[in-house]
Amino acid sequence: MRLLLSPGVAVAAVVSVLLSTAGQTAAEDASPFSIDSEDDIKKTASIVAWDLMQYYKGNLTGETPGILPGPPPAGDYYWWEAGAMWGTLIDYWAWSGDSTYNDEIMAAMQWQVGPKADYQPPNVTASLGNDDQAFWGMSAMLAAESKFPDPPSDKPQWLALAQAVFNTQAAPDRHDQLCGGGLHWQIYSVNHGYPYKNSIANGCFFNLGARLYRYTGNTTYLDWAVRTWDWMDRVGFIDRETWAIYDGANSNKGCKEINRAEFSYNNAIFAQGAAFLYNATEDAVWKQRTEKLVEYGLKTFFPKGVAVEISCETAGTCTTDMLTFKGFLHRWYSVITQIVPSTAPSIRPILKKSTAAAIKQCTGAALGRQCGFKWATGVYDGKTGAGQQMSVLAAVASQLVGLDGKAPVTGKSGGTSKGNPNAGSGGDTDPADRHRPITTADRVGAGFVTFTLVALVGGVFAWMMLDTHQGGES
Ligand SMILES: *[C@@H]1O[C@H](CO)[C@@H](O)[C@H](O)[C@H]1NC(C)=O
Ligand SMILES: *[C@@H]1O[C@H](CO)[C@@H](O)[C@H](O)[C@H]1NC(C)=O
Ligand SMILES: *[C@@H]1O[C@H](CO)[C@@H](O)[C@H](O)[C@H]1NC(C)=O
Ligand SMILES: CC(=O)N[C@H]1CO[C@H](CO)[C@@H](O)[C@@H]1O
Repeated sequence: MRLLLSPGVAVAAVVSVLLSTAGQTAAEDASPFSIDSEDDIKKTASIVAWDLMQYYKGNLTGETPGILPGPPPAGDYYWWEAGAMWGTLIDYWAWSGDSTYNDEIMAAMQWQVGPKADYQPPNVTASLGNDDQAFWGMSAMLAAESKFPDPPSDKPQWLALAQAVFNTQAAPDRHDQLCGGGLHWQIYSVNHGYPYKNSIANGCFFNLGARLYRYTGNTTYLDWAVRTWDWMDRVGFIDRETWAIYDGANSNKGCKEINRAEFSYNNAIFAQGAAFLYNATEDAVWKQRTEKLVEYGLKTFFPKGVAVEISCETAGTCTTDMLTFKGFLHRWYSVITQIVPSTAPSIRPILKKSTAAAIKQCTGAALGRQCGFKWATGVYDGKTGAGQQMSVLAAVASQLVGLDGKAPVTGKSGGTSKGNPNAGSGGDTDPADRHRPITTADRVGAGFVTFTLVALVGGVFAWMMLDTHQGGES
């Protein structure tokens, strides 16, 4: 564990202890944070980042590098969430210049690549969704686009890792004709939730394809991104009238009964992917799609200008996974302002207002500065966690975009990451891998999540939440 790395945390040694009991008491005091100046933003982000890293134990002796404590019941967090956390920290580094966590990011993202260097480590097979794998792949892509330091040459390179993830997901064994195409949520047919085809799995694949096309110019990626968008439209997950993006549907029933829950990250992942495609193709269709999704997203997920996870926040049914979504919304919308600059005037003021609300409620628990989830209420909600910290860090760090944040590069505009167009090919097509029997240990984990969720939400809604639970085996 590293201490005393961020400004203003000289008393930090006590924090990790306090954090473990965090969440019971809300301090009365005002938040210590500010985004009034570039300096304030950087100072705030560095403290929130430090507090986030207290949830990471992978650097302690005997712990597994790269992951947050979990998966349930061993700890609160599924494997994918750490992949998202490293991406958040890469953005933090790129936008603030603070390289405090770069060694950990490097070590973590290399440790978890798995034996085939495609982000499918055997430890997580039993609950591995296409979205889980892709969250790590998107963080590798981000490393390439942000010119994060390249790994040593004998290690898998960022671009090649993103290509490996993409290639495994484009392989024939991940695609069938149920609902006329599209990816299943889960990778392995024996996993719970496999029949569900959903927007996040396809959104990640679309987003990664769009970015690989922009970075490399290889039209194979573009073709897949177009095909994925068209399928989302045809199957009705993207609403042609309103531009809402619905969560998904059971492919065994032809995707006819659509689960209409709307999550902010589904909107943001498609909006950002469309923006990358417009930036790369200059095709007006992608500009229009970017603008429509952004317009819809701003009015739907920022009621009164502050991010709200509408499908679960007011009802109090957000899962641990869902506590991270606002952070993606802020980060990905910020990148949209860089690559489709005409969107900046409508996006930036709202992200600023939302971020101001986000830091205002960071008054909780240890040192009276831990963040909760209900930004729009103005008060700490009594519960802290990696997702809450990560989302606020994402919002605060995103405020540097437009000040000095550099736009994502490509292979032709300064990118140095070495690719391998054939990475990941022939990866998980091994049937012995794909049909690995579910073990008792897997079932124990799965049963636990199912039980908690059913207890939490009950009835028909429980079924829906189970299948929208991003990243879990439920
Ligand atoms: C898989 O789990 C084992 C046992 O916990 C651990 O030692 C190993 O580092 C893990 N591998 C990865 C890639 O996380
Ligand atoms: C693409 O993004 C770059 C980097 O921000 C920007 O300079 C350029 O104008 C964008 N291209 C288009 C067509 O918007
Ligand atoms: C483009 O990508 C595809 C799919 O990964 C690959 O098979 C092909 O070799 C690539 N083409 C070039 C010119 O790199
Ligand atoms: C595995 C891992 O994350 N190791 C890191 C732990 O922290 C030290 C000090 O920052 C790094 O040098 C290691 O790479």
